[in-house]
Amino acid sequence: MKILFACNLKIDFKLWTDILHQHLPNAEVIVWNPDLQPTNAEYAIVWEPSPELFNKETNLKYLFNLGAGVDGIFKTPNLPKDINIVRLEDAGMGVQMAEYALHCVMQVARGFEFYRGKQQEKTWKKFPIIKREQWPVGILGAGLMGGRVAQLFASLDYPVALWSRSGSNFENTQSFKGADEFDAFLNRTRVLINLLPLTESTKGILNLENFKKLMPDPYVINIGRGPHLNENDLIHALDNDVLSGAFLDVFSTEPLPSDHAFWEHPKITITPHVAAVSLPNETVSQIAKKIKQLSQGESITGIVSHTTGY
Ligand code: NDP
Ligand code: OXD
Repeated sequence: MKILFACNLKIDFKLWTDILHQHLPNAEVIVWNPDLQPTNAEYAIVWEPSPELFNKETNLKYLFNLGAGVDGIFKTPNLPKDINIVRLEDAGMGVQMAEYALHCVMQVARGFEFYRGKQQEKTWKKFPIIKREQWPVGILGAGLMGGRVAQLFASLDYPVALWSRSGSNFENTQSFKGADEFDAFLNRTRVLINLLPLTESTKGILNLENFKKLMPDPYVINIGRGPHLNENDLIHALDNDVLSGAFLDVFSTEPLPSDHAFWEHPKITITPHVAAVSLPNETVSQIAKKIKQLSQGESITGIVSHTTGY
């Protein structure tokens, strides 16, 4: 069996392919580049694959994405319509997302941002005692990432709601479903955490009109994808106190250009697309297990829909 490793990422290919070999010792693992002769492989592990991959490798049946979000595959112009796209299912990312989101909320709800300022002034001043009911967390997307984040906040007694297409339910949380319940979800939310996949229906969902529907003194945490956010709307909302702050991990252009207005905005906190990273062992063992299942004629989970785009 041949497996192509065709990832447009600056990672240690040897580390990743060595782990793949450990799990599938009989597989021929080929680090793909556009100068290779066609290999006729059926499986490829990809991240933002080059169109050249599909021009040359016409026998591919399964693309294993090296992450949860598959938008980087769907944007490939010559993606074969019948190819199976398999996303990463958690693989250690949900817990990272939960940590990231909690860290952001703690900055503002428990006053750690405030204390950083006070320390610079050498001032001993206490932040008001937290009242959790004043910090309703609203999560866009109730999937593997959203669910894990919701469970953490619920376990810490924050009011938590999730919004999704199907209205998926988690213990001790409220769920909202589809367009009809979107405004009600926003109206009860003070901290809006985006964990949606990027599709035609979710692009631009973080916009001024929606920010205005949130509770007073709201915050946004974008850990989904950059194009979910209307960047001009964000600046306008922050400068006009529609939003009190934003934590951004993902951007329409990555790396974020050095002259981008976000870098110096006092109400924006930036991280370089690290909210949840793909962990080599967890990721490769999940993919290898699925390849084994397929080669034994079994079905696998995590195949994404070409229609919904996630
Ligand atoms: P899932 O597919 O498990 O969950 C997606 C959720 O979004 C589902 O609840 C789904 O609803 C909901 N959804 C999709 N489209 C819509 C829509 N149009 N309206 C309402 N709800 C919608 O994905 P994951 O939780 O695994 O990952 C979510 C995203 O997180 C990824 O796509 C990726 O973009 C991002 N991500 C970012 C990382 C980072 O480091 N910044 C790392 C990992 C992921 P339903 O349940 O009804 O199907
Ligand atoms: C992912 C990501 O989608 O890391 O997994 O962004």
